[in-house]
Amino acid sequence: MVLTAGDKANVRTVWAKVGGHLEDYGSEALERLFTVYPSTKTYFPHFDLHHDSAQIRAHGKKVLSALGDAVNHIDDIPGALSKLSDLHAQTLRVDPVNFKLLSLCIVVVVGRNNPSVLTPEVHVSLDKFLSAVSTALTAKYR
Ligand code: HNI
Repeated sequence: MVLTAGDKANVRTVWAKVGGHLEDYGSEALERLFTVYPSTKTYFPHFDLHHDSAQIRAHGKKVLSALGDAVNHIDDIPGALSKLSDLHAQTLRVDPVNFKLLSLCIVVVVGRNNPSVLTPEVHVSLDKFLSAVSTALTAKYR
């Protein structure tokens, strides 16, 4: 997945809108994930999954903060996410299909909250970025 210079610029534009809402957007994405794709809840048996739970809010913030790290190191996403890659592959063992599902929810949340930002061109770039992140986080499975 090659991100062009245009893709990188688009992702930075998106992130300028997301950076101030990490907890809100992250928890909304997780709530959508658990509601729309309930099998994803099996990875969080230890979480309170009710609406607006403190655990979902805290976790949503962590996930989007990690995405922010990837934006800040967009030329070396695998390097930026190396520790998280170990965690997801070796400890959490999250099936890779779930990364696609979370990515879809993140796109929805970004677009719902910033309708004018998510032009089709920016949507493509955000999708490519999230694919690159997902690839980095699942690379160590094999
Ligand atoms: Ni993920 C923990 C980032 C996808 C299940 N995950 C984390 C942490 C970060 C993170 C950050 C906290 C690490 C720490 O505490 O050191 N996860 C990300 C990112 C993505 C992602 C950036 C993709 C965009 N994780 C997923 C997916 C699932 C998932 C798709 C499963 C459906 N993650 C987990 C679980 C934990 C976790 C489970 C441990 C949670 C806890 O606190 O016990």
